[in-house]
Amino acid sequence: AISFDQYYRYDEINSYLEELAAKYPNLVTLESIGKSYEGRDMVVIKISSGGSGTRPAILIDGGIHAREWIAPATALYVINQLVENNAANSALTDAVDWYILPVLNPDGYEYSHTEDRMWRKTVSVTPISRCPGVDGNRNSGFHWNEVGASDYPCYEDYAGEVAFSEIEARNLRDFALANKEQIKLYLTFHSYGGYLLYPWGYTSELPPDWHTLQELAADASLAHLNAGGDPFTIGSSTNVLYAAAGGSDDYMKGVAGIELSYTAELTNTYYGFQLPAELINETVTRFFESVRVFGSYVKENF
Ligand code: 0X9
Ligand code: ZN
Repeated sequence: AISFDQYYRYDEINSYLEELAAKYPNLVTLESIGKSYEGRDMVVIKISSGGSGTRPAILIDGGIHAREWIAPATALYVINQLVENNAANSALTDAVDWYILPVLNPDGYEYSHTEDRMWRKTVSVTPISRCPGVDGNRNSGFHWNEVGASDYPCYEDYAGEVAFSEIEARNLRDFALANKEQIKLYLTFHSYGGYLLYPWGYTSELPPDWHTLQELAADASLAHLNAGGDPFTIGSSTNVLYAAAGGSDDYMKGVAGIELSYTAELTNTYYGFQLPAELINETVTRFFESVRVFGSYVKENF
């Protein structure tokens, strides 16, 4: 069985998803959205209790940045709670479908386990062969490479040679576009710093519905506080963190038309990216209370 006192390798995560699909066929289906650069299957788990017609859905991903291990762990916990603790959490699945991709950058995730704990990017070949990898969160095709991204492959925020040069970013894009009528909210898990960010990352201008984005994030933050966590810093990416174009959050709102789009920067500790495994459990259980708030909002409003 799975536990939340250790970080899992990519194969272990996928084995868990397979196990759930076999055990809960009425609730869980798996879909490969394509292969990564090195040929790993990218698996989205769909959690749906069925029902008639098309329900509103929430799309969650984690691990676009390889070293942010708490992101896949949190996505896995959301899966675990929605599926294996469905009796207690059925209110979250009775009217909303969930699509969760726990590891968006599987090659980088594995590389961060085997070669370099602080690896951030993908692992694809670049024009400078000694500097592989593109920042997956600078690679989306919406105001691509306008600000807060680099043209130089050796930099951590390298945007790629062209928008959507990375197969992982394309696979996510294609999945989101294929399901954009259904998906009402997008949540992408990162670490660290304790932020709930909404668009835009490419400009300091705010989207017209920023007030809704702000209020919903404030509710999610309050739930996190009430669960024993720290409150999140909330605002647009540019205004409360820094300007950086090409993020998946901006693309989902700006192009896919998913109005509610957030980046969660999980954890605000002294450990930074290297959150000790002993702290996974409290981190994920507290954040699940925020996920509840997002789920209820979609249920009530769509
Ligand atoms: O820089 C990023 O991609 C994110 N921070 S991290 O430390 N996890 O790398 C923030 C992304 C916020 N969203 C956009 N700038 N679009
Ligand atoms: Zn990140």
